[in-house]
Amino acid sequence: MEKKWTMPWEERPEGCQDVMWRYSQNPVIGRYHIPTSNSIFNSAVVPFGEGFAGVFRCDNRAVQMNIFAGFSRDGIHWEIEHEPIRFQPGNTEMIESEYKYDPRVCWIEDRYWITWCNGYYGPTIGIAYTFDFKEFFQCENAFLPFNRNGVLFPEKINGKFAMLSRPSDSGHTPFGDIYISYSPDMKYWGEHRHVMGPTPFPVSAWQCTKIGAGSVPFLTEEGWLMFYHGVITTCNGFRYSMGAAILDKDDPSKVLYRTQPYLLAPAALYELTGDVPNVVFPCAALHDGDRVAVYYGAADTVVGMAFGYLSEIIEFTKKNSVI
Ligand code: BMA
Repeated sequence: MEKKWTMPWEERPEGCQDVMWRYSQNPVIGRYHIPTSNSIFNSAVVPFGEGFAGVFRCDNRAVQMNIFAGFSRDGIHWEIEHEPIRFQPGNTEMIESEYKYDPRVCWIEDRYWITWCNGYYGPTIGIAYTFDFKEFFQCENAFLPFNRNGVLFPEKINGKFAMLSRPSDSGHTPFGDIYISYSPDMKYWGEHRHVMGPTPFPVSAWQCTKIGAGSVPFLTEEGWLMFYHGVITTCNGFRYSMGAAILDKDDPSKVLYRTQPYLLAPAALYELTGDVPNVVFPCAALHDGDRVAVYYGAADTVVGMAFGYLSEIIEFTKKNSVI
């Protein structure tokens, strides 16, 4: 299919030595972007038609967490619906949902799949699909509670759908490893395998408490590249940063490389301060040739973008790897 969209992009600022750099106009989505929002963050975007579509986490002013569809021509300026997504039954009867947050969006074969943290007697992974970002069909939850950070692969692996997730507890989980699970039909999930866990404190402390999958992985010459978040527990609470991992093409439970240093950590004012300070939380990545753009939630309040060259990110991840 002919590509009609243009990648949002800004060159590395002069004098910047970092592998990935922030967009100078960050945040791209402010906390009051729609009339009812308290905060808009941890959101996912994909190419759609001649532009982009996305699913956005908007907490309202009662701090009820829900997900909203949005559209953009350039990937930077967004129109977000003022009403949350209303789901119709997909592959099952309607499942109740007390809250919805941290969506990811993934094109597989013929439609867009949305995964999110779904409140069903505690957080678990909700799944839905859409063809047009107007009608949405909710499917079975993937797992029992408690689980977060469900991220699908954009193609079947050995004939099955594949999803990363992070088993949790019901609260602000002080632990967390990434697992992979497979499904023949997007309804029944199994063959759960461990992918990766937190690192030892002296080795890479920014990811020593817990980690979680971030963006939908995409295939590179080296394997699946995925941006993920890592957390350290400080005397002031959790601090969330972003790293990258490269997973084996045919068996993504095998981690080939993983960044020992972070690629992006809270340092800009809008990452350091907000409803939850010190959070960089990647949920989506666009790529086009050698260009990569990551969308991330900042301080649980706004959405930011960061850019990088794929070849440099891969080289850095290989050279500075800890498994
Ligand atoms: C996690 C989730 C995320 C959030 C992060 C930092 O447990 O709730 O939505 O960004 O904590 O508060």
